[in-house]
Amino acid sequence: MTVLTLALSKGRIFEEVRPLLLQAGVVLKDIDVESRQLRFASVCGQFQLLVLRATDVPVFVAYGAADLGVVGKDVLMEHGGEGIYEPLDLQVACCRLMVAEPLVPLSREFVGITRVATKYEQVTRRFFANKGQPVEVIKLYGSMELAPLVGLADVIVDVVDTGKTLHANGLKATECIAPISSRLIVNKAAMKLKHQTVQAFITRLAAVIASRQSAQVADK
Ligand code: PRT
Ligand code: MG
Repeated sequence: MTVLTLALSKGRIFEEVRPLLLQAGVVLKDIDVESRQLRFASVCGQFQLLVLRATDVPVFVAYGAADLGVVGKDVLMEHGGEGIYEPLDLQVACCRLMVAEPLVPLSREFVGITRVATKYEQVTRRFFANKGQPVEVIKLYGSMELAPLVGLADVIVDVVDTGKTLHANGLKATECIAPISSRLIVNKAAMKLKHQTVQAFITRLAAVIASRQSAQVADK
């Protein structure tokens, strides 16, 4: 039996992807993602699950430490996607990558070039370069919303779902950089070397997504 290693992040992606995996035949034993264990086997033994930080998922897949992974398009865009195929949009954990600014413009002491605080450093550079707008990008690892409030940055780039977090921090979204959802990613070498097994899994998962979509359309 060819074993497939699948990398996932805990939190919203794990919660939303677990039912899809189940429908695609990947039955996980009663696992506790909050435990210290980071590697789990499926009941049939065909899948090995690695639970990682979201930003590490494309790294494990690009290097072939995992054959497959599930990752937000935001994280994938920031990684660049080298060595990785992206065969399937799972249409879960949806949100938008946005530029946001204070509702009430705050004055910094010296305002020259626009400062942007974000954890999406590469995506942000590309976005503003394409617009021809020079910016200084300040890389942060969290709590981006705080940056404009304390004068660290003029605007932020972050993912937004309901917008409540922005609103609670006196910010408003101004531009959408990209709509975001979770993607199935595959290591390019695994796609060749384990082709039949990988392709069969993609086909099963694609059928699950398609049937959920038609159920959603029928609900409307
Ligand atoms: O938390 P950690 O640092 O470990 O990693 P992470 O934050 O990247 O992981 P996680 O689980 O929070 O997010 C994983 C993926 O879920 C992201 O890469 C996105 O693709 C996707 N996703 C979907 C989101 C959201 N929706 C979302 N709302 N990721 C983060 N958020 C944040 C948002 O930035 C805001 O701070 O949740 C907060 C609430 O959002 P609002 O707009 O509903 O208030
Ligand atoms: Mg988080």
